[in-house]
Amino acid sequence: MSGGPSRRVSIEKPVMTRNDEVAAANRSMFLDSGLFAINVIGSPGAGKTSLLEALANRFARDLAVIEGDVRTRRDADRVEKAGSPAWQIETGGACHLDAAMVRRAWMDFRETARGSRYLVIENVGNLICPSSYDLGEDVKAALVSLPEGDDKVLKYPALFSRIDVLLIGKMDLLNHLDADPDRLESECRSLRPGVTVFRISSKTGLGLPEFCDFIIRGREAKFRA
Ligand SMILES: Nc1nc2c(ncn2[C@@H]2O[C@H](COP(=O)(O)OP(=O)(O)OP(=O)(O)O)[C@@H](O)[C@H]2O)c(=O)[nH]1
Ligand SMILES: [Mg+2]
Repeated sequence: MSGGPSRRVSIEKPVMTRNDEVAAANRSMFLDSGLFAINVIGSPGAGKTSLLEALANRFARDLAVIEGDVRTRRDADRVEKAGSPAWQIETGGACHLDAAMVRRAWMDFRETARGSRYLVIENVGNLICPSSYDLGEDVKAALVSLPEGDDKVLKYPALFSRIDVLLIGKMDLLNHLDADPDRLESECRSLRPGVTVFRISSKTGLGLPEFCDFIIRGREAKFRA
């Protein structure tokens, strides 16, 4: 141990600058591949993979999915079983995906996913770390489900102030809980006035046609000449 003077070195900015550069490269790669990309962020168990299974039922091979988890390829297996090609990233411990992980995954996956029009990336389950990493997506979406409680938006402002879409999930449980979806929506609008909100249930299908239309229209707008 040296007894000399110490100096605090900030590495956060260079790391983020590097991530932003790779994210920009991903964005042009997705553009060249004809993909409309969505990054889905939510707590463990919020219902992200269940939503992707529903999207896989609807879009089949038009949809490609990249799954992010610390371990196992359980979620990729579920999505494949539901009808869409899926690629699993196992982070081995990291609590978020970064742009380089997604880039490497797409390089390996793109042949299998050839012809897909939509790419959905399920981020590692939590509301903190994934919020600051741009992956090159067109849409950043947060899924918060009613059983988590209706107070989460203002507790995790870094995420909810950056999203384009708020998905309020497990709406089928509304009558069994005291969570208020209006509170989630209004608190999110206070941080992010232009946010698009969908109230969904992957069990009953509530709100899923509307969310699918949003995805289809988003891609049309992106590739309109
Ligand atoms: N009632 C109800 N349960 C749901 C709904 N969506 C998901 N679930 C249940 O919630 C649990 C977690 O769902 P997942 O889709 O695995 O959640 P996840 O967000 O992908 O979880 P991680 O990948 O582990 O972060 C499962 O038991 C699902 O059946 C829904 O709309 N309504
Ligand atoms: Mg999942």
